[in-house]
Amino acid sequence: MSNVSPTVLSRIGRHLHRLPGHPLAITKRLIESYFGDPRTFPPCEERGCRPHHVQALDDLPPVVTPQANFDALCFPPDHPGRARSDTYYVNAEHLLRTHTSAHQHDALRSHQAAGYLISADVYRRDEIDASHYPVFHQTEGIYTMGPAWQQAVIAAAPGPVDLQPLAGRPTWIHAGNPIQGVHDPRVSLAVGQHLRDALEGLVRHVFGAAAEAKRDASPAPAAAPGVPIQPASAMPATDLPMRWIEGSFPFTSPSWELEVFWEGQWLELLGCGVVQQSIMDRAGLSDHVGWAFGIGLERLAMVMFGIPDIRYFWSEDERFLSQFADGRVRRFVPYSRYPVCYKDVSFWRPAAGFEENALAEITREVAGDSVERLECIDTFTHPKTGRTSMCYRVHYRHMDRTLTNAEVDAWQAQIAARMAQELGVEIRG
Ligand code: FA5
Ligand code: MG
Repeated sequence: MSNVSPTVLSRIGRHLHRLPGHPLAITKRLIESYFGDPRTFPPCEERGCRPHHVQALDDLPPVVTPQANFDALCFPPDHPGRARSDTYYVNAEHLLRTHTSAHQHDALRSHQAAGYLISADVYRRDEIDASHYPVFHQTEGIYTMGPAWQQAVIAAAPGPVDLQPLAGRPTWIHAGNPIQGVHDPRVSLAVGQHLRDALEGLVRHVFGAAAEAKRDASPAPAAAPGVPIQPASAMPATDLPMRWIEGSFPFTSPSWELEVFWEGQWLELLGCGVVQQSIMDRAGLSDHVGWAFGIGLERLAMVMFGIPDIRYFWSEDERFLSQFADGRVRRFVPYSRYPVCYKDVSFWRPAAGFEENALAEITREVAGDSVERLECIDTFTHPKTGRTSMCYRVHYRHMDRTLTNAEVDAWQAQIAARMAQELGVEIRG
C-alpha cells in the first residue's frame, strides 16, 4: 500500500527548519518573531479577541490521517489531492502530511491562544524544477477573532455592504471566490483585510531583514492580471514586484495567493483565506471567525537569500552550510554552477493513462538530486492509430561536480527501462 519512495523516506527526521544556522530555520524564526512581537503584529484586545498570544509549534510528527489532512478541512471525497499520484501513503490509514493545514483542527480545538504558527516538513508527489521538491517546509498561521471584535466591525460599518465595486475586481470576491453565506459580509471583508495586512507586513519584515543582502534588480514584470500591492505597503528593502491573486482551497473562502516576481517569473509564496466556519464550529469556536495561511519556507528563503535552486536546502556541503552558520540573513554566494546536461526520452503513452508525477519519482530514484528539471517538450496524437506519443526532457546537473556523459547515459537507460516496466509505456527512443 505504501508509495513512499526511499529518497523521500531518507528525508524524514532531518528537521531542517529546526537546525540552528540553516536558512529554513532562520526564515522560520523571522516569521515567529514578526507574529510574536506586538510592535509588528499588533494585538486586537481592545476589540475583544482573546488575549493576544501566538503559540508557535515546530515539532509535530509528519504521519497523519486522511481525516486530519483532508476530511477535517472539507476536502470532497473525490478531490485529486487525495490520490496516490499526489500523496505519499504510509498505509491505508496514514499518510505523510501534504500541508501544515493538517494540524489546523487540533490547534484550534486546543483553545490555547488567539493565534498559532505551525512549521513543519510536508510531502507531495509533484513536478520537478528549481522551485518544487517532494519534501518541503511550510509555516501555517491561524488567527481567530471573538464576538466583540465582530460586533465592533459591524458597528463601525452600519448598513448593508455594497459588494458591487469589489465584484468588479477580477481577483477579489465573486461567485467563484465567495464570502461564506454564514458570515456577515462586513466581518468577512474585515477578516480578509486583517489577513492581507498581516501578510504584507510579514513579507516586509522578512525581506527587510534581507536588506543588507545585495540583490540584483529584477526585470519589470509584463502587465499581468492580479491586484498589485498598494505602494504604501511596498517593501522598503527591495523593489520586488508582488501581487495578490485569487486562490481556491476547500477550507477557506474567500481565498488568495501572494506571488512575487523573481528570476523572471511569478513565484507563489503562500495561500490564505477566511477559515470555513464549519471548521471553527467543529473546533468549538462557533462564535469566533478566523483566517489562515500557509507559506512555503523554501520559496521565501530562496528569494530572501538569493538561493537559486531548492535542492541546495538539503546540501550537507560546508560551502553551503557555513554561509549561514551564524544565523544571520545574508545573500548566498554560489560556489558552483556545474554544467547542465539533458537527455530526451520519447514513448507511446499507454491507453490507461500516464502520470507525470510517477515519472518524476522514477527519475529521482535513479539519479537522485542530480535531476534538476523534468519537462514535457512534445505531445502528439497519431492521426491513424489515435495513439499518443510524448517526449520528456530530463535536465541533469550535480550541485558539487561535473557529471560525465557516461553516467548520465546510464541513468537515462535505467529510467527508460523502469518506465517501460512500471508505467507501461512503449519507449520510442
Ligand atoms: C497549501 O498547502 C494550503 N494548505 C495553504 C493554506 C493554508 C491556504 C491555510 C489557506 C489557509 P499550496 O498547495 O498552495 O497551499 O502550498 C502553499 C505554499 O507551499 C505554496 O505557495 C508554495 O510556497 C509552497 N509549495 C507548494 N508546493 C511546493 C513544492 N513542491 N516545493 C516547494 N514549495 C512548495
Ligand atoms: Mg498553491
